[in-house]
Amino acid sequence: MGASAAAAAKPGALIAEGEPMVTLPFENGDRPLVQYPQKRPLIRHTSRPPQLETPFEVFNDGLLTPNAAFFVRYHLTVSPPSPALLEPDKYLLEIKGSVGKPISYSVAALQQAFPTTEVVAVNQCSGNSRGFFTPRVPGGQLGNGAMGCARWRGVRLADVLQAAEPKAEVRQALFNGLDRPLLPASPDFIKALDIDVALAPEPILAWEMNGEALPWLNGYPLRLVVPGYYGTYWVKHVNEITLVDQSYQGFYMNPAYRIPDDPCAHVEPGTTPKKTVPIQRLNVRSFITSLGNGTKVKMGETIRVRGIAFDGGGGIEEILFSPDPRQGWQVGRLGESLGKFAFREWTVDWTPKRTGLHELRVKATNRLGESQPLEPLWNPAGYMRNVVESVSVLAV
Ligand SMILES: Nc1nc2c(c(=O)[nH]1)N[C@H]1C(S)=C(S)[C@@H](COP(=O)(O)O)O[C@H]1N2
Ligand SMILES: [Mo]
Repeated sequence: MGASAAAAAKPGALIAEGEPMVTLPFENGDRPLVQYPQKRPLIRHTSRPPQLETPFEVFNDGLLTPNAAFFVRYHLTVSPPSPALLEPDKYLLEIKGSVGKPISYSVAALQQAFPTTEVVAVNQCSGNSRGFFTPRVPGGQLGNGAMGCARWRGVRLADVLQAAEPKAEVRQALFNGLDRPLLPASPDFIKALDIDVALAPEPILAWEMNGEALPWLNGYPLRLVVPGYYGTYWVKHVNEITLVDQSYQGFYMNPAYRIPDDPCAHVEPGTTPKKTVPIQRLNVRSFITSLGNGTKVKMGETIRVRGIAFDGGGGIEEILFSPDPRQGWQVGRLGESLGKFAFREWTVDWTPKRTGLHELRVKATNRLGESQPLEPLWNPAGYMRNVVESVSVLAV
């Protein structure tokens, strides 16, 4: 039997030659499933640079997303940086700018110099779920898998910045990684955090993810982790931190990664916001993970429905589940907490009372009283989608 005949015989291989495909549930949703180094097959949106999405079923397997299944997002053509640049004897993190004591560290030197700390936190792309927006918006047409939750281990960013003795006039910390634009005229991927955010206890410079070295595609050997903030700030392969006395206006802070200056980050579909601000914290989201669209369930038989919820660090307080728009909401049970920045499991027992289609919905509220809208809140970049999600199942 030839190799292609063997592939054709394998269940799950959708096409014998070439790449298997998946279909995300929106127009033009066909994508190949592709295997990259250290990864299981992931949904590929672009190859140069790599943009890979986690198949949604993974989120039902546990609260920590395995490194091999974790999504990947890059902006610059020459990324990820070549492994040769990332070798322990080559790699240095430099802290410079408005500091009394410019200083560089290898990863080993960071580990020696500062106490180690860890946090379980969700990394979610600002454009996660963008493909579901109508009217459609430009940018990667992502399903719901541009997010993941991991245990990150490293040193506090604040400790490292303090060691460089920031000057009184410092307003922001800028972060740059080893990936570079192909043409000098293209903007580099540089992100800025206000200095009070950078000096807060939460952000860490992490070398470990779920007990292992960071995968190459997720920032080896060191990345910034900003619990509660969108993934855009979690700079990978970070090798330069520059403290500045201004508000940085580089491309990836302005005009990119900005939201309408409005509490809901929302404008009328098709319109342009008058004023924008940099995107910041994750809003509240929740998903059903144990059932997919079209799953068959038995009328009269109780099943346990489960899923995940998360927010930007307020902490999830309540889960409501509805089996039918006419039946209202019932309160779900929250599972173990891995900390206020982590995925939180929820479950609910549900007995279908009639045959036919049921539109199951889930809605979370955090401790700050923030919840999820019943209608999607549109903005021109397709960021921060957090509409109440639904799954249609068939009771027979
Ligand atoms: N060096 C570097 N870091 C980066 C980016 C990038 O393009 N280059 N993209 C950011 C964006 S927008 C996201 S959503 C996260 C994704 O993290 P991941 O690829 O580990 O999932 O990385 C961030 N860090
Ligand atoms: Mo992102």
